[in-house]
Amino acid sequence: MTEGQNVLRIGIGGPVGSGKTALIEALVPMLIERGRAPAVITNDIYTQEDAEHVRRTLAGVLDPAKVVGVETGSCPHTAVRDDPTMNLAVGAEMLEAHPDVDTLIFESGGDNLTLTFSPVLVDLFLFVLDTAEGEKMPRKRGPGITECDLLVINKIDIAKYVRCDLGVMSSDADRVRSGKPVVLTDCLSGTGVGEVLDYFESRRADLLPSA
Ligand SMILES: Nc1nc2c(ncn2[C@@H]2O[C@H](COP(=O)(O)OP(=O)(O)O)[C@@H](O)[C@H]2O)c(=O)[nH]1
Ligand SMILES: [Mg+2]
Repeated sequence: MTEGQNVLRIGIGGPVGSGKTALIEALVPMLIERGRAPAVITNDIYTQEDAEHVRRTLAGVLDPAKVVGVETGSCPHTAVRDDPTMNLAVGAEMLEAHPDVDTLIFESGGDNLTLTFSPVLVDLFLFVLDTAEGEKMPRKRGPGITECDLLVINKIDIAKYVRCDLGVMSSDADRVRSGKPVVLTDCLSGTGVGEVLDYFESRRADLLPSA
């Protein structure tokens, strides 16, 4: 699995429970509607829980064979950053079995603020925070937040219940990211997910000009 195959490879990282799987489940139908052919590779430390969730939620929308769960058995950083061998192999198998796939999404096992993805594995990566983790999160920085290509602040629908000031959270995010993009989402209703998709398509045009 290398560049030049006209496949956009996207990593999605962020703390456990922030909504990475929900974002994927919202994105995939929109990608398909736009004529894209996505496939999903999830990472869990001990189980295939997320892969099963994605297959169930997207039944009838995405071929279940286009969702694979990697059981990393180790620190989630290792599997997507330090030694992405397992994920590279699963990605290559996916593309061999489904040559139509043009968008490969890797969900990390969920981790702390230092998670980043190996550029060998993905072309760009997103980091997902959510309002229930607290308005303070962007101020804590960490390479996941500051270095990701697109920062997603999810669960905006419940911000008011968890006393999170979205204005503060998003302006802190803008500040620590020196203006790199930030998108606010509610992945259960789909609010903001179209902006994530637009971001992918603009990057696809830069990274894979013939795709
Ligand atoms: N209210 C609300 N709940 C969400 C949203 N996104 C995800 N959730 C819920 O948050 C929980 C964790 O989401 P999940 O996608 O599994 O998180 P992950 O561990 O980052 O993959 C689930 O119960 C989701 O239904 C959102 O935008 N709003
Ligand atoms: Mg998940």
